Amino acid sequence: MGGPDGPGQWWREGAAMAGRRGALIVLEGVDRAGKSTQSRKLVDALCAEGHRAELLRFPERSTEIGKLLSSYLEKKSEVEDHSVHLLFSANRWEHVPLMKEKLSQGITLVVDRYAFSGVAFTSAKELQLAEAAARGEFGRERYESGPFQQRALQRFQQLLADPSLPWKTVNASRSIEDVHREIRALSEDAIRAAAHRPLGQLWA
Ligand code: NYM
Ligand code: MG
Repeated sequence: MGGPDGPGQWWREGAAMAGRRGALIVLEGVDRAGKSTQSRKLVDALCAEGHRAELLRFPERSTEIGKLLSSYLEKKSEVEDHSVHLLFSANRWEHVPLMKEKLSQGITLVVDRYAFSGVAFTSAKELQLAEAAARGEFGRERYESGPFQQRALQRFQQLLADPSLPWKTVNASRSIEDVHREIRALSEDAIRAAAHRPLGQLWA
């Protein structure tokens, strides 16, 4: 999980107007770690406690860019590697105005994948050419093979090793309820910490 902690300028104005802003809570990890389940449960729990919280996910497949990504992931189209990386990025940027607006209104956003997935999955891909293992995974989405997920996990671990980043690691190989309890406690801390801090940048 992470939050916009940096000293950047671009989300500051709205926060000053609304006073108490929402937190940006991002769940990152490999496919099938349980992020979507946990994101939904977290939003439900936060709303039940009286927080204003909403769920977002990336890729957000409903936009024009999102449809291109969905078709690519479902192996219905081919997109050059650099281009598809930029499409994933564009898909996040096209939501930034809405996200800034909601955060500055005091709404906490729980986000199922964000920019770290962009880094981890693209950089895992650079190592992929040596292996043709994905063939056995026909019918599943692109990237959803064991070896590819291993490389993505390695990339996430390398990114998390940077102590200046506000991520918390959650062991996802426990029961849904145990994982939920931990994520919920971490999120409550994050919401408290974010409330009076100006909006910064996720990644300077
Ligand atoms: N993915 C996701 C990327 O490759 N780059 C990105 O920037 C993002 C946000 O999309 N295997 C990959 C990781 C997933 C795939 O995501 C679909 P999901 O959460 O399964 O819909
Ligand atoms: Mg998936």
